[in-house]
Amino acid sequence: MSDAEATAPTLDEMRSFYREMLLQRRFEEAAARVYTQGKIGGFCHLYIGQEAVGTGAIRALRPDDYVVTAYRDHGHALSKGSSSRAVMAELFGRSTGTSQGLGGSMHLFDVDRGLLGGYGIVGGHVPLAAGVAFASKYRGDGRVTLCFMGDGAVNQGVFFEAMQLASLWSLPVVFIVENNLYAMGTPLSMQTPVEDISLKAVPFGMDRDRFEDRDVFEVRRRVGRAVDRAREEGRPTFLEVLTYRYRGHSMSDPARYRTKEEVEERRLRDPLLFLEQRIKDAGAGGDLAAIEESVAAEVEDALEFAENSPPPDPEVATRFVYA
Ligand SMILES: Cc1ncc(C[n+]2csc(CCOP(=O)(O)OP(=O)(O)O)c2C)c(N)n1
Ligand SMILES: [Mg+2]
Repeated sequence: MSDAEATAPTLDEMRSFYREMLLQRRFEEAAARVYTQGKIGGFCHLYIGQEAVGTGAIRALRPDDYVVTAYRDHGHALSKGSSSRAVMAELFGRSTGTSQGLGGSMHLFDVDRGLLGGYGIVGGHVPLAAGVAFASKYRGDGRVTLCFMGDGAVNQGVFFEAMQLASLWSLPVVFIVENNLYAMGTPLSMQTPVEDISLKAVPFGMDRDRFEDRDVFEVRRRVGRAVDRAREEGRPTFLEVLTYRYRGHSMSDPARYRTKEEVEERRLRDPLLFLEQRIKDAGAGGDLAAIEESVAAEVEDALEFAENSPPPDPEVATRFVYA
């Protein structure tokens, strides 16, 4: 796709991207609601506010490309094509979930759609993504791996090792940091002395880019360049996307480390509202209610499906344990 096509979306694309982002938002609002009712157990990290990053980035991929991500993974799975039923069922720990109910919120996994996890160890999945890209290069399958991580992950040792090998071996991988300014309650300024995270690509001789998530089509365009570079030239790229999460780190975090004003100010710059306005400006504001309705029905259906699904058979509990 040319740069121009990527930046000038058709009305159909605007509606489709909007629906995808809205689905992620409403899906997680529902998940948060039922979490407080005790229907979802374990950790649950919401992506609310960051939807334009995953949506724009994954839309720059081919369907057979790979995504590897961390624990804030619900939106990535939905964008990669996992059904809202299977993702919700996984959150509920049911056998119909993406990981047969054995993984939960942090471990969504959908091989058929190229989603290779969902990982809970900060930075731990970055070398896994390099490994997946190595496999693609070795097999010559022409696939690109997109690896999402948080701003906290770039301070882990394994991150640097993975960057080094990806560059040295010219792996078809795109590393994408979703810089939401906090790692749990630790602000960026207390994590790293250099505010521009994309500079971490420089010592590895890796291409880099840095931009905001406000326009989901701009995200697609900039990630698209990196994906093309990976596929056509076998060169990795390191991307930093500036974003924000409106909710706490996880469901158990009241987020007292930042002010209400800060969050309110960021909400005014919500990429979802930005796209909504763009659709209105294009004269299609009348379509928004129908999209909202169809998303609400899909989320309701996912909840019902999850609630009515059986838990995993106790016999499978040890099936994927090596020792
Ligand atoms: C190796 C390791 N250390 C600590 C933790 C605990 N922990 C979980 S999430 C997190 C913060 C990570 O923040 P960031 O990478 O910015 O991602 P975000 O939550 O903002 O998406 C920490 C420290 C962990 N899971 N793994
Ligand atoms: Mg963060």
